[in-house]
Amino acid sequence: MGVLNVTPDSFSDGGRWLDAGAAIAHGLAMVGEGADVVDVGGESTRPGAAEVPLEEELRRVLPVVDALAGRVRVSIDTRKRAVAEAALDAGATIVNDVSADLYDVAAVHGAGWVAMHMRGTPLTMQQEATYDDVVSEVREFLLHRVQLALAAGVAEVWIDPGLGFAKTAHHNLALLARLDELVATGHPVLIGASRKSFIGRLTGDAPVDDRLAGSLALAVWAMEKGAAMVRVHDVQATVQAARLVTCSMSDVA
Ligand code: HH2
Repeated sequence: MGVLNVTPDSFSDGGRWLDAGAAIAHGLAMVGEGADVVDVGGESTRPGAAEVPLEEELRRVLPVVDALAGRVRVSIDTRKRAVAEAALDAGATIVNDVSADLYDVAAVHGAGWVAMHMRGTPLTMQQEATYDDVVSEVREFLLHRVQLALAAGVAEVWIDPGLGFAKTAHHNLALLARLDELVATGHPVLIGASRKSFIGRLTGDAPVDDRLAGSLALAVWAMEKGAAMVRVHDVQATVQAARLVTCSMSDVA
């Protein structure tokens, strides 16, 4: 899953794809690099980010979703029901739902749905990063949301622990170390670690543009542990890493 943030302020690619033409070109480039899904977002969810007005979010994402939908599977990364609905009408087929609350929209549209774990809002979430056992609590939360989604008729569901969303670096590492407990639920797992700040924290404060190696290491780790999809900014490098993780001797015979 390639990340396409049509925002001025996303933590890693903010401002780069704000123009619809540039965003569409970047989306197509990621398709050329091997992305199976392009995840279009019009609102940053980095810690401390404020909410974007509905009209502005729609203005950012709809032309991009519309242009990419015939070329690749598009997911819409939003917390807003109206944005999810409009994007599905424009051709998106997955709701990437950081609120884990929009499963009924996915059900009505026959779309896939990503349930991501978060607490509070991006503005407040880091104050809510306290858990007795982060892995069990995230797992229980996601299983409950998936139950609701399946009962509502959603046919395609992913679960995502939401690295960095109301999580400290310790919580992120625990979730990655015990990823098999999420995989064991039997629901496909999506992991978004790409370029996140905990990679910087663990590598001597590497700046956001200098976290590719750490991002690849975590993508490989997640794939090895059984993640079904990884959400990444650097598609070409990740696809190359994924090929090496998944290839067998017969591929070189
Ligand atoms: N992370 C971000 C946004 N959406 N969706 C899922 N399912 N999983 C994630 O880990 C995830 C996500 C944050 O990253 P990014 O989109 O690069 O930044 P920003 O929120 O600043 O736009």
